[in-house]
Amino acid sequence: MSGAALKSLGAEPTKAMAKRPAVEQNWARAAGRGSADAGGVMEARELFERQRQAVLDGDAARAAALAREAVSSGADPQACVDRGYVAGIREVGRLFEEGELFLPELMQGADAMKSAMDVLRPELLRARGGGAASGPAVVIGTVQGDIHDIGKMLVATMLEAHGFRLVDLGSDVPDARFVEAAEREASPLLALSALLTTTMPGQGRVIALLRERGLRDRVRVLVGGAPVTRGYAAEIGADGYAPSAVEAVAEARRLTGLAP
Ligand code: B12
Repeated sequence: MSGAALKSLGAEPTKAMAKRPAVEQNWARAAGRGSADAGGVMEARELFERQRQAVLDGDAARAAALAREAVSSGADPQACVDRGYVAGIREVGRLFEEGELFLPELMQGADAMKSAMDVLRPELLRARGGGAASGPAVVIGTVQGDIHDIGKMLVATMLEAHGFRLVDLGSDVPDARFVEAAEREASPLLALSALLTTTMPGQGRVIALLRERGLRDRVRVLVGGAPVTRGYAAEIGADGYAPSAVEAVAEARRLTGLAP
């Protein structure tokens, strides 16, 4: 990542940060658990900042190492994802949009994010009771033409952690594959992710195809992804929308008739 871009962010590690050991013991208490003292809150902020910075630097090894260290010190994995890594990848996206960063750096940021997620995903599942799949099957994927899968993976992880059985079709999924998988798995819920304004219409096409194949009455459709809004979801006739992985769980429960 270019020095100029980092300087423009004021994102170079401070001298204070550089002197401190990589992991502080009280991260466990501080990182998202709410009962930390002022020092603990500072340490948690520093942890998240280092995680954010690792993604911004496109440093996959450091992002994973920080995730491992956070886990071994008992930090809240969800807080690390939201306040550390996701904050970092969103910043990368903003700098890309402003022309400060280019595609290779976008890819490095995504790699760093993914290497941290490889470490944190099992922890996210464990934190919510291990993800024993006793609930309904959810077919999830990113629509055709779109290879963004980080947000989809977070949504899948949260749903799995809350007992849904996940059938993850990956990214760049042709419309018909969603419909066929919903039928094959007898799934009551399709979860469709789209990150590009040009691929959002794929969500509407899948809904139309469900209708065409006579499955619309028994398969609900939940949509999401950064450019998708509640208004857009209503416009294409989706049954539900959620702006985040956490809110996706409540929406999936509602759509499959589970208690809130
Ligand atoms: C990482 C990234 C990439 C990576 C993707 C790696 C991967 N394996 O996912 C790479 C480098 C491959 C990439 C490529 C491209 N990208 Co890109 N990318 C991003 C970036 C920076 C972050 C996306 C991300 O992971 N966010 C973090 C996750 C956690 O957030 P999220 O996806 O929004 O998901 C959350 C919610 O939206 C929701 N959610 C997501 N899915 C779902 C699904 C359901 C059912 C529900 C309920 C909720 C839900 O929950 C999630 C968790 O809370 C965004 C910028 C941004 N701010 O979004 C640009 C961005 C999406 N990319 C963009 C572009 C232009 C591209 C390229 C076209 C670039 C190019 N010139 O080639 C290509 C497209 C390739 C393709 N065909 O898909 C633009 C899109 C602009 C537009 N108007 O459409 C963005 C917005 C950057 C920008 N600001 O310009 N990209």
